[in-house]
Amino acid sequence: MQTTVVALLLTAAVLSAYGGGGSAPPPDSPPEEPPAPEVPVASRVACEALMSGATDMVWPNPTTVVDVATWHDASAATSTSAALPEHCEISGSIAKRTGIDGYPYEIKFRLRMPSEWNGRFFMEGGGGTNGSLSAAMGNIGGGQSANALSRNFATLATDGGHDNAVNNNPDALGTVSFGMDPQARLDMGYNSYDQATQAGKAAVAKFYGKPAEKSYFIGCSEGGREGMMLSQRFPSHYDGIVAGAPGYQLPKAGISGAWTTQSLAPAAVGVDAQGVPLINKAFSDPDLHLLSQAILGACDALDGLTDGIVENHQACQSQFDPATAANPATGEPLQCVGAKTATCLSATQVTAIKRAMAGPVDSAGTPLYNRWAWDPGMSGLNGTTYNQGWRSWWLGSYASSSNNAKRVNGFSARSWLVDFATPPEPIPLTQVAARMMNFNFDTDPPKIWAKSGPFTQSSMEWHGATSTDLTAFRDRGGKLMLYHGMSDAAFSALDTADYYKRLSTSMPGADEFARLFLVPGMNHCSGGPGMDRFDLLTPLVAWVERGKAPDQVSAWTGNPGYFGVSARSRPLCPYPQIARYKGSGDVNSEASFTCTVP
Ligand SMILES: [Ca+2]
Repeated sequence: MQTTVVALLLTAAVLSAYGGGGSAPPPDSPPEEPPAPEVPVASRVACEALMSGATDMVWPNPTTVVDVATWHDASAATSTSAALPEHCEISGSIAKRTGIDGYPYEIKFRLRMPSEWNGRFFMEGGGGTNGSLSAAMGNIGGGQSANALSRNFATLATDGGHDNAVNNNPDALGTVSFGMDPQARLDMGYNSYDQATQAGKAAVAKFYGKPAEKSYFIGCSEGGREGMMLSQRFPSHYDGIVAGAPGYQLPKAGISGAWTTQSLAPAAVGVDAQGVPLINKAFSDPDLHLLSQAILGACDALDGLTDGIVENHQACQSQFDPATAANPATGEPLQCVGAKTATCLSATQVTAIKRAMAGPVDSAGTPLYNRWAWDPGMSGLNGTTYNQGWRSWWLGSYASSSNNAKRVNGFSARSWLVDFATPPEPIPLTQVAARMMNFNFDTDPPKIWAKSGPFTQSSMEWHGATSTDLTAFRDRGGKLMLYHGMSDAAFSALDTADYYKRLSTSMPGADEFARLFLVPGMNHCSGGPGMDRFDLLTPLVAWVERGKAPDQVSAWTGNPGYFGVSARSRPLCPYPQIARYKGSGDVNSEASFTCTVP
């Protein structure tokens, strides 16, 4: 590769300009990305030539249509976004068609290509049930204001093959209704990311006159699943992948949603308009905080430092039992001896949360998903505000007079019925909570393995990303970074840890290409009393391009108020290591901690 000294210096200057990012305090400077090879500076003319009909562009899929090709001047940083370079934006669609449900479908994509390009391709993952085309700035997660475009990557996003504004059948639970169409299911599962990636890479090669040197993918939740899926199903597409809080067996997590709902119901107070117990009133905010404090009382010091963080989560799972734990504020049992008071939980509440946390089983006792980690991020008090991150999935907001948890009648429950059950069950929205209450753990779970009529793949086939054979990904030099908040209520962190254990068994030496970073206290992708601010793109690039494995990652909290401090940082450690206090130094600085096996 011919590279001039001047170009190297210029590129290094561009690369160093974006260091840091996100909220204070900055972590120790991570290794800088290596300078990119010199590339031709592309132009507005080359951008507009990508419009359909304006050029001789040959797309990998001939149904590809580009209907927007716009040049953007550089823009200054704002309070919520980093400064962006001048760039070309194109958007379009692939495989426009009509589904068997009579609705129109297409795979939309958006791509941004900076004139000063670092030679790298980046795709950002989706979220929820997808169905919206993002701005495609290259969101890197971890609460960072910098994005991949601001770092001079070419950045891609897709809507997953359906549009929530169009594919929104009110008779099939609205935005999850794409599940009525078999091809839309496959597009959501894997096909749209493959199609969009192929189109994006082709456009990059045409625009710059050369293909990308390396390609990266970062996503969380559904986007984390997409990252795992790409490493398994399309191992040649991406060199580096970050998969956060991955719903890699989301149809099973949906079963777990019915289980938590039924388990918590005995503690509910009152009923909703359909006569379903008000799950949101099973635990008040202060009740949930009692549980969180009891977890801290039993587990905080297990890592050697009483700091409001349970690093030694493995020891905590075996030691904590809400039925025998104490309320550390009173020294009295957490479970009320007599009547329910403000300083104890009723026996009904304790039994309910224990059953929910143990995970779903069928009548023979066979696990249907995984168990959940006891972690203080189930609640948390930031000043006078109780953390809602965990309860928004299982319980909903306490004050509501109707059920409003994502797992009770929100999108999580709806998507199981219409997207993951085969055949789909498009019931009225008002019946979703009652359906979760009537879920049968012997006869309903097989529907995620079922095929029927036009639905020729089961949900675990088209949406699951459970394979531990990453041979092709590893052999081409691929690197995978997984992360998961310990108090994630959407997908169990322990389930992701189990995947990593299976991967390590299946592929000895897996830590040479795949590492998992569990984040104590963090909820789903962010939030909670944990270190939810981090930049994983920089260490990922260093791993892929320089072979520098991430032995630890700098992280800090976006909500130091949970700890009563103004700032706090910690290292994130590769599983099974945890961050341990060195015994001296500032307890709020990551420099005082080292990664070690507990
Ligand atoms: Ca601790």
